Amino acid sequence: MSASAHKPLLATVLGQRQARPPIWIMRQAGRYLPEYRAVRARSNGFLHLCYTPDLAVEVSLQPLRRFDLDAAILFSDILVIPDALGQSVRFEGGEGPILEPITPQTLGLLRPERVLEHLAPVLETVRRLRATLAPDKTLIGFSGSPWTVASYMIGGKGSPDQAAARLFALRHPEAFQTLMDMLVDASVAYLVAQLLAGADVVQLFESWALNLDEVAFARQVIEPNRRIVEGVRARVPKAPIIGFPRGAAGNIAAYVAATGVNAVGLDYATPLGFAAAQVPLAMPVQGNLDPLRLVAGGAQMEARVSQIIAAFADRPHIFNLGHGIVPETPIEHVARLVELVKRGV
Ligand code: 1CP
Repeated sequence: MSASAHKPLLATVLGQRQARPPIWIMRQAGRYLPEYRAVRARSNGFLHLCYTPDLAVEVSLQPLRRFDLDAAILFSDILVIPDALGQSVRFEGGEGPILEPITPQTLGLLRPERVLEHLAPVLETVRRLRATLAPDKTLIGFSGSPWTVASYMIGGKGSPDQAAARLFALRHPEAFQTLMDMLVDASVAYLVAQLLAGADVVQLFESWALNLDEVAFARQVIEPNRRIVEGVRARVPKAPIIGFPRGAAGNIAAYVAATGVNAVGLDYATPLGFAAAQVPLAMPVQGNLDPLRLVAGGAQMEARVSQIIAAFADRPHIFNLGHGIVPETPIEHVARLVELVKRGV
């Protein structure tokens, strides 16, 4: 971590409200950019892109060349962990990921001891980004949270309700716990390595925190995220961590109270007043424009941006979308959004 220059986004994660909210955009390096699609077309598959530092650095920096964003996020994916564990993970042209589903019988074939060695190229990308980025830009590293990663490992692909993984947790509680423990340990090691390689902040993507009852939420979301925060801070004291429990809804207060994250990402379905009431005033929030408002653009987007900024005017706030940017987003709309937030409308 470099403490030398003022980084407005890092300062906000650490609890210092800025005169206007800093901004980054979830999935900001990706398919809505023609220059990303060009690099992707030249690469030998998506994972090859993630594991080739020259290319991964290039696509991490592409959005900052176009827009005055306050952070770069490491270009990688949450599914590099299952790949590093030795599970078969494939990304096929424009489709979501396909994994060979884990069963209680195949769990023992995973190889946690090889994770960091396998991910060495990603850590090299972090080092190169650190050396290249302007001093006022925050470098964000990340990992998927265990439940979200487990839901892909068990289901074999993205799923609207994670039924396969929820059933696995209920039918095979011991195997499930073994998998979660493995993912907690791998995530701690990977995030510590990213921080030591130069990431200023790390984000835990819990993209599938929805569809869980409160008992499952406590076991599958809160407890593993809490253990990751604790494990990372045992090695990197005060490591700045953003948690993004997408779909946490009524569980958000318990999540922020128990996990120890510095800042919480809000999905776009979270009402602004509810978030303001549930999240302690000193805690930074991140979010939460609906990505489709950015696709449509115009007056509706501008009005909502103003509402979001006004709702969090009394606390540290990082502007972001409430989930990842989608490929059909017009680039001019992104430019307009960044300009509006920079003006602090
Ligand atoms: O062929 C391609 O170019 C693949 C498209 C793509 C990209 C650009 C994938 C496949 N992953 C990524 C990059 C990525 N993924 C980043 C890079 C940095 C950035 O943000 O700019 C990050 C942070 C992720 C994180 C990620 N991957 C999440 C969590 C965030 C979220 O959106 O919820 C998830 C769920 C994934 C899995 C994944 N990887 C790729 C896709 C299309 C998906 C989603 C699959 C699904 O629908 O379930």
